[in-house]
Amino acid sequence: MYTLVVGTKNWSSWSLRPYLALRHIGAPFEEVYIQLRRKNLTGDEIKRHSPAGRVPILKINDGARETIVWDSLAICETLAERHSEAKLWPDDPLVRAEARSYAAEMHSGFADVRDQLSMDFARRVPLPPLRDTTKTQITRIIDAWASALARFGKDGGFLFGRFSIADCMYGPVASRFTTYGVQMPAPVKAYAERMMALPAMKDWGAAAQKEVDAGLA
Ligand SMILES: N[C@@H](CCC(=O)N[C@@H](CS)C(=O)NCC(=O)O)C(=O)O
Repeated sequence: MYTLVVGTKNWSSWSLRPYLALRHIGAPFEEVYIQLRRKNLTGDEIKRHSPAGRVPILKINDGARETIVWDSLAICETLAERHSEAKLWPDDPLVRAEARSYAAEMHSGFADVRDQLSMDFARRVPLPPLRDTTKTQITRIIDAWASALARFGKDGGFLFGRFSIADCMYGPVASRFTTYGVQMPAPVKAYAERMMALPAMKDWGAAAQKEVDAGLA
């Protein structure tokens, strides 16, 4: 029923988000892999799946028709709606509202973190000299994680206790902070380590390592 179109795993932070959601749900899915950063070739290949020309893309085939969903947050929302039993959002409406804000803040923000700490999942590299805006954004992420973990984390260890879309959205940031050795207070570091230890993150990392070994990333 599901096909997830993803980009190079070492780099594609956006692709990792719905991958984490799908793995959490446990629904079977096929993967279509597109090598990124090949000038026009990449764009043309993605456009064969979606006119928006960006990965990730989720294809839903119910036998009668195929629907495509593009954009990582739209895919996560669609999966949450179709698999309510997986509880990808918190039950409490006000906690859910806050979790949505976390997801949306990540989706629409932190451009300097994305730029200076680009995802390089399989590598460990020194932190580059950071712009002030990047430092401010890193502090904001750490403070936001600390705040959610302090209030909800005891009920499951994730931002809102149980694993949620907020964690899917920040999974790539856990990878970035690990790659660049960003300093974090103990509870936040423990959260990043918990995220990196998820079987889905480990599988993604193993695939990213293969890309690096093959000279593809
Ligand atoms: N807002 C989109 C952004 C997706 C995005 O920018 N994806 C990048 C790869 S991580 C892409 O498809 N780039 C196309 C290219 O490299 O040609 C989402 O959340 O899915």
